[in-house]
Amino acid sequence: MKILHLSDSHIGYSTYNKLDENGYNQREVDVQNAFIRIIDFALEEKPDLVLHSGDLFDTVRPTNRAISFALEQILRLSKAGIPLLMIAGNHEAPRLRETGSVFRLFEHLDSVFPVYKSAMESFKFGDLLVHALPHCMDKPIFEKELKLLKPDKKFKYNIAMLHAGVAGLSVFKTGEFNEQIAHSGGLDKNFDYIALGHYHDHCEVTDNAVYAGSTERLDFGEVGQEKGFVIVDLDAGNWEFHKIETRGMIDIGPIDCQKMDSPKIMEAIIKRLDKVKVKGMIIRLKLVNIRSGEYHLLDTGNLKKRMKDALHFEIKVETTSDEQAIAFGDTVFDSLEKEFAGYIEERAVEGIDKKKLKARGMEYIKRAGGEAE
Ligand SMILES: [Mn+2]
Repeated sequence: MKILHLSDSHIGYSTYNKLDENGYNQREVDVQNAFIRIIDFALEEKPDLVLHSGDLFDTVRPTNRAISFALEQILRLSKAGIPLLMIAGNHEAPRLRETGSVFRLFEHLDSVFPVYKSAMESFKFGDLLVHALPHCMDKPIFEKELKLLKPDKKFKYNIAMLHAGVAGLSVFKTGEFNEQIAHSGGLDKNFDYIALGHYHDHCEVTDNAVYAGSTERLDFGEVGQEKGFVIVDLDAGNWEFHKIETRGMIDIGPIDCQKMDSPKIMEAIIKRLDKVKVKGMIIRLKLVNIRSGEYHLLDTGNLKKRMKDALHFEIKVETTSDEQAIAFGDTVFDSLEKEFAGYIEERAVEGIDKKKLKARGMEYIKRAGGEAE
C-alpha cells in the first residue's frame, strides 16, 4: 500500500504586491501551483490514499476563490477514485462554534473524508486503519483525544494523523497562540507511520513520525527549507520525501556595518547583490549594526532599480539600538503587538494610564488573533 502524505498547503495565503499576468496576487498563485503539482503527481502515481495533515486553508474564512480552487483540485482526486483524508489545522479551526467549518463542504464529495470536529475519528481503507485527530481548540480535549491514538491490532497497518507541535528531545513548534503540543513519548511507537502537520519544515521527529512540511515557503523563517510531500510504502516499511519546485527565496547577509560609512556599505551591498539571481526571486538583505544616520544616506533608489525584476525585495535593518524592517514596494510591519506597543509609547494620551491602555489593547489583539480574516 502506498500513501501520499502532504500538509500545510495554506491555500488562500497571499503576500507582497506583485500580481501575475491575470491580475492575481503572485504568491497566492505560487501557493496554488505547489498544490496543483502534488495533485498532478497523485493522479500519475495513483497512491492508495492521500493524507493531508491540516492547514489546507490559510484562514478560518477562506475567500471564494480559495474555496473554489481547493474544490476543483480535490475533485480531480475524487474523480480518479483516489481517497483523500484530511484533518483541520489551527489555521482553519474556528474559535466560535457558530462560525462553522469550511471542511463541511467537502463531505459531499465521493471518497473525500474531512475531519474537523475536535475529536479523533478512524477510517478503514482495506488493511489499513487511519486514526485522524484534527486540531482541537481546547487543550484538555486535545489531550484526551490524543490518548485515543492507539494502533488496532486487528488491522495489518495503522497510521495516526494529527496537527500539532511535538516536544521531546527536540521541540517542533511554530509559537502560534493556538497551537497544541504533543509529547513525543505520547506518540505510539507501534504505528506504521504518524502523519504530522503544523511544523512547516519537513523532518522526521521519531522513527515513525514525520512532518511533511508546508508545500510553499510562507515567510523568511522557511528560507532554505525544501518543500514537497512524502510517499509512504507500508509494505516495504519505508518512506521517501519528494521535493517539488517552488519559488526561490534568498536571505542575503547579514552585512555588519559597524565600521563602515554609507559609501562603503553601499559597495558591500552591491557586491553581494551582484552574486545572486534576481529575476522572480524573493530577496531579503540584512544589515546589522548600522547607524541610522548612515542608513539614511544609502542610495536606496539605486538598490530598488537593481532589484526591480525580483518578485519582492526588502532590507531588514538592525540598528545599533533597535530593530526595524524596511521594504521597497511593499510596506513591512512588525507584529500587531509590536506596532501597537510602539504607537502607545510615542503618543502622549492625556489623563489616561498608558500602562493600563497598553495591557487592555494587548488583550484585545490576542483575543482577535484567532478569528483573523
Ligand atoms: Mn501551517
